[in-house]
Amino acid sequence: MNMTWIAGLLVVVLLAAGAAPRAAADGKKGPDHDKRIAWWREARFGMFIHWGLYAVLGGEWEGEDYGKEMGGASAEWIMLRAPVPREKYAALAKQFNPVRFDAGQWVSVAKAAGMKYLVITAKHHDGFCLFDTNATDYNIVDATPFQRDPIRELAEECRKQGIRFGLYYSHAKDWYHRGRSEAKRPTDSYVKMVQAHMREILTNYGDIAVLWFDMGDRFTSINTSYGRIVRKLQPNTLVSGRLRGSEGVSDYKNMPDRTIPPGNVDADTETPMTMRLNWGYDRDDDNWKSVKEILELLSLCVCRGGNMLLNVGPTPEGTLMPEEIERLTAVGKWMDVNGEAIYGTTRGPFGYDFEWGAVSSKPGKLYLHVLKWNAKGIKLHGLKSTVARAHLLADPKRKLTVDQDVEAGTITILAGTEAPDANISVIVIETEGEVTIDRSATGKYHWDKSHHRKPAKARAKRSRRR
Ligand code: JFZ
Repeated sequence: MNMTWIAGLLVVVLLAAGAAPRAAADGKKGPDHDKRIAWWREARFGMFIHWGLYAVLGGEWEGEDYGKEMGGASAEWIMLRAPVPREKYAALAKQFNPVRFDAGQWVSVAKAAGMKYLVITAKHHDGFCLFDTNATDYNIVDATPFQRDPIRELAEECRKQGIRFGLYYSHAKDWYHRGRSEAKRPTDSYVKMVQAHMREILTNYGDIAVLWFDMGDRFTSINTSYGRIVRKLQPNTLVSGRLRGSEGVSDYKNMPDRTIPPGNVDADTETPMTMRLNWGYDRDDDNWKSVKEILELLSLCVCRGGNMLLNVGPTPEGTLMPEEIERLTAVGKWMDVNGEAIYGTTRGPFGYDFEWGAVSSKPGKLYLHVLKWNAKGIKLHGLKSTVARAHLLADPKRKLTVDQDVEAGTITILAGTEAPDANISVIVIETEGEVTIDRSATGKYHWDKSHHRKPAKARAKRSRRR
């Protein structure tokens, strides 16, 4: 056996065992990447906001429902899907007057939910700008009776309340300025507008934590030019994973929408997730995920090494929906108690889930996210270290019995008949020394919650309403 071969084998074995540390997505990151992304790795949880002219329609056009709950695209796609003629869609701006918008309240809801960053649509595929810009009149200040700049108000509130502020920007799709297909090379004037937007966004609103590009076209050098402007104007801004052609520019990967990593990931990865089916406001999408479902998705996402950006789709009046506030408040209550198992953790050291849930970790500590309580014991296998202490985050005084069978390589934790948390209870295990894992151990169990619920009527024909 020659040494190269052994080294190669070692790499394969380490990769297979998931031993590699959380690393940059493609190895092409500059030396500043780790520094730039450190806060994001800590944060783990953020708010996504889809808001724009489509909110006025709430998923419906001329009596027909195009929402995802009807098997259509998501509500913010209505301009393309109905389709709504360009001038008729643009006329919606005159009706967009979200006088009840209160940036302070939105940010405080995000903060109370335990979210550490917020990303809002500066411009979605419909091309309408939710920020003040000199590069097009098709923006909230010039084209609506509202005349305020919500991006400015949110940026200021985020700064005031201490959460990071980011912007989503649809660079490839722009059904108003570019036309309805991305197959054709964008015109110079379109590219100039996007570049002007980049400069405005990065100079007028203070620190931009993330620029969330979406759905790249094949004109990679143009895409890269956008990313370069970001790097130049705000070197610390994170560039999301959907700027096609941006391999050297983007800072992390994005999962497909509403999908948590199906297994452990080592690259920096983020899941965009909805609370119901649609991203943008939809008048009658009642496919709300329960608080428990949301927490399960968050726990599993984090235990596998991902961040989660959880979406709200505010109303045309400028309010968050009561259902959103209710869920986010409950998530926040859970985070107040269990945040230690989320923030600053990395994926669990095992390459598998357990029958009761999954594990996140910190040096010398394992956090057992118990999705399914078992009065007969929570069983862990594959841990070689000795357990020094164990406690429940939701009930630190409760006495736990840890039964470690070194021979069998199993640990059984008896933590009482009742789960201290009706949703997810977290058991913290502290090990003697650092956490060591039996690499030969395997797990059969897999929590199949990688994706959100499918629409109930996914294939139903759009029905004429009323
Ligand atoms: C995009 C948008 O089209 C959608 O409206 C929303 O903003 C969402 C967050 O992003 O949709 C996508 C983009 C990428 C995939 C799926 C939907 N993907 O990679 O599977």
